[in-house]
Amino acid sequence: MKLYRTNVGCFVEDNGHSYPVPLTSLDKLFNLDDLHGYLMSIVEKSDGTDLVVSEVDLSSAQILPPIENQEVWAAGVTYYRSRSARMEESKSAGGGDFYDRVYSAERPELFFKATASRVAGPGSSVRIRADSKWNVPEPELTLLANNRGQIIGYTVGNDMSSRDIEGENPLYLPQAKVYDRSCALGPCVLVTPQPLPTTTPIRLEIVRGGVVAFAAETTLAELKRAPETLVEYLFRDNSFPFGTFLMTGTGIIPPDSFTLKVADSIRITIDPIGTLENDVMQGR
Ligand code: DO4
Ligand code: MG
Repeated sequence: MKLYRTNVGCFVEDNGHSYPVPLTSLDKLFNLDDLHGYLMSIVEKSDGTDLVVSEVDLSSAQILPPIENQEVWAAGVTYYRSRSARMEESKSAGGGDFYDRVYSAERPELFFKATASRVAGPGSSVRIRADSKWNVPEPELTLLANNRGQIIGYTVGNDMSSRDIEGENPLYLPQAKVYDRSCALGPCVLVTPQPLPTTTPIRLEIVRGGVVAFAAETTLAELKRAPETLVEYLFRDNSFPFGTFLMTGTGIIPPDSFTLKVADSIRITIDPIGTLENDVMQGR
């Protein structure tokens, strides 16, 4: 079942029907003992008339990113494609070896990605930095963990990245990754106690002037690390009172000749969750 945060409150969507969620604080919802059970009880209690909010109502609402006081963290080099592209881009900076090592190391690469104020919601803009000439989106399955380190849901994430800044020196990673609107999340949180199947596809499409400029697809079978292991590392001596999002890394990187341009439209689809769509902006 899907949990949406909107300008008129939170909704749970199940089987094409949307129901208002009385508890509207995501900070509280994400730490419930059983969020899935709570949302189920809302759906089951509805008699199909008075509580049902028609799809028209939900579609006229503004869908906001599903985040309040959570942090966003990210895992890196969890797909072979990311390892290889990063080895290439950082070769002249002497960083080529690091990426191969972290790909096969026991400890994953985990980095801080965003606070809620830096996160773009569905239908709004992500940013490319004014001091960068080579920018790409990174389409990533994003885990939602509660304050106990349990994975309670999934959303679609875009880990916007400045490849020239990261490639110049791996120590510039925070500047390549963390800036205003460098992250997008949404359109909802798929709340499920079941892990997503490894056959789950992740699709990226970049549209420029009405034409597809780049499209590619991967599946979770290519993700080298188990989501539970990534969360377990993140929670080592680290607490998240409101829960946290954890992006699981990208398996899709456009060819080196490709860079995002202002007004491009980025569509990331992970079927059981939905499509996250953002256009690209630069400057204020
Ligand atoms: O190592 C740098 C970042 C890697 C990353 O963001 C990814 O693999 O998705
Ligand atoms: Mg990434």
